[in-house]
Amino acid sequence: MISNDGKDREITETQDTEITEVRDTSRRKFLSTAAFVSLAGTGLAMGLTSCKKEAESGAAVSAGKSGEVSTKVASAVTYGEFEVPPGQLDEYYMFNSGGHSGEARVYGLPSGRLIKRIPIFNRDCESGWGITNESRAIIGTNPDGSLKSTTGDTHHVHGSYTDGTYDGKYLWTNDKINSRLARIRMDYLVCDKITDLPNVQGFHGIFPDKRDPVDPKINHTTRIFCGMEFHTPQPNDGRNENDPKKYYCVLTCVDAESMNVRWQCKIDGNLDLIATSYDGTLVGSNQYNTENGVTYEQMMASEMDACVLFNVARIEAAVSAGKYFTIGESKVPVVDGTKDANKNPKTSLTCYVPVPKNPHGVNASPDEKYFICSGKLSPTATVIDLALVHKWFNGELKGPRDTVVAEPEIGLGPLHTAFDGRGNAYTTLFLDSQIVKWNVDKAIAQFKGDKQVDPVLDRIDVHYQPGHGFTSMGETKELDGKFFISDNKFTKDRFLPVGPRHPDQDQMIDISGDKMRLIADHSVDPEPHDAIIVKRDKVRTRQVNDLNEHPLAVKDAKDCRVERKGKKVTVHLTSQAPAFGLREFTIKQGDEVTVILTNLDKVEDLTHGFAIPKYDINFVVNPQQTKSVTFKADKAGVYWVYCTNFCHALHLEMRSRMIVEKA
Ligand code: CUK
Ligand code: CUA
Ligand code: CA
Repeated sequence: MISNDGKDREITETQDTEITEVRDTSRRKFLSTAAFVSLAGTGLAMGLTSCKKEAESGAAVSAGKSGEVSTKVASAVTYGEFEVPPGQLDEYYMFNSGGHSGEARVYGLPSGRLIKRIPIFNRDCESGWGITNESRAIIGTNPDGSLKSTTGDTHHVHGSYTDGTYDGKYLWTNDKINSRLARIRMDYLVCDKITDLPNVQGFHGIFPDKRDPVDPKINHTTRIFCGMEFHTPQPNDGRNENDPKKYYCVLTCVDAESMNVRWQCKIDGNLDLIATSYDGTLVGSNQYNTENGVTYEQMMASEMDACVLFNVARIEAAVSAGKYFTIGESKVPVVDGTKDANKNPKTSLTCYVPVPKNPHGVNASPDEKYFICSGKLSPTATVIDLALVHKWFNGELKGPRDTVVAEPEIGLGPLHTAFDGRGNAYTTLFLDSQIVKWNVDKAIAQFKGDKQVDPVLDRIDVHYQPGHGFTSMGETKELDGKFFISDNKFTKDRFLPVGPRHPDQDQMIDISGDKMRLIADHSVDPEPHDAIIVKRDKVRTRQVNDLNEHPLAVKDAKDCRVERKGKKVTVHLTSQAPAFGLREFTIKQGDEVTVILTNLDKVEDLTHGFAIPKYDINFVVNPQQTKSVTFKADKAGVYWVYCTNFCHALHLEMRSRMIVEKA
């Protein structure tokens, strides 16, 4: 199964008529609705049949024979060379989205070790995210004090750029469920801001710009672009549910520092994934629903959809000139990027490049020249030349399709493309369960008419059904072409069985040589979608908090006290192993109590916890950190506040007695 010569697959294919049919080249052109639905099925079946085949031939993938698997892997790829021995550190960070867990995650690579979870849109009882006042202010609360939401769906994590590479300042991720953009500050690797996107449903793709398109002196990220996948009536307030003309999507631009929404751009069709050019001038998004369909059959009706390109400088000029409208109660300026309003390329805000049926994924090549848009329902990837896009915007081309310089056939279900910096692209093939390596220049030569050249250089099986694929430093000018990670949607038999809910997988591939080599299976919690692989020296975290960053910090154990103003009570508290600054405190039933807790320990990693039984309160404070929590003391009695985080030989004794006097 790990061989990359395609032999296993050939055998499998001839044993399964359905799959043979799928592989028939005559069917690899374009897929109809019916073909896609059945293909999705056989795609899964392909994974299963190839496993069965392996098991029968004694290569052993099922539980109980894992020893044989590792033997095979070891002999084939010398697995050990990528191991990180005890005491040594990984070479890369991998910042992963967490899908419908609503969080983000940090892994070390090549080890695949999970080293941190970053709660964002979820409530997390380990850290107290969603419980402390500080985190609740970031998530947002309703007038009644309840959290605005406790669910999210993060798909994409991207970092801030300076000079075309990561600067280690911020990460951003999307919430597809509730249309929110979150920022993570990288010094502490915690979420520090969340912005609601108005007029948006199905907030999917994000990408930061890599420099300013207007001011050439600004060489770092200033904007985040956000794609809207689901079109809705605008405004979406109970009007016009059945008027298709009132349904549309907008691209949203958010300011990287203030996190305020700068502007939106109304478009035809929908948006999905987002790519930005290295010079900051262009934003691209694949559009699979140019039909404005409301059922999947309707969304698959046209043979061609589009990749829409936005001229950022022109949009900003239109906003500055006041050429915008607003939607409903939102005050965000919206410019019109529809085809009807942009008939003259020389003034157009948008360029709709036709690409085959229902594309998925758009990625910027590191040579700064191309956007590559994957076919999904077409076995092709479309290479769009950004210099030609600018020519189109200058009125120098006949039509937007003239910006396409290659469209190689690469395999079934292409979704996302990554790069190695040596002119090669690596595209995930969802239906084929493969990664295909192809050469961009060769694809361009083939497109120009050179029939001899085959752009496809290599294929490797992954297990199974890959979504995103990405390479080490792959979305920067500093990409090193070492590792490719395939984020696989199905794992079936690859891990010990744990019941019906399976883990997902980040499967690691060595791409440094001519042939791809599968080097590790890393299980991941559902659902990873996408990640970036960042060289470790780009990330400079602070390992202890700054005592002064919280205005309410209790800076000395002697300052611990209970303050009362009517029914409002504030408990000023410190923690220092192995004791809280107050061994007991008394409040009255009915009080509104705020506990402000500062951890006075200065030693790295000396975190304390704070939990109150029956009051549903639990959070941690890191060294020199302050957090607060507010609750109603509605239950009289004695409650042992205790430290939840093992901190000292007397950790179990680290308690404070909260006495709630009966009203
Ligand atoms: S999407 Cu998940 S595989 Cu949300 Cu980036 Cu393509
Ligand atoms: Cu403090 Cu355990
Ligand atoms: Ca479509």
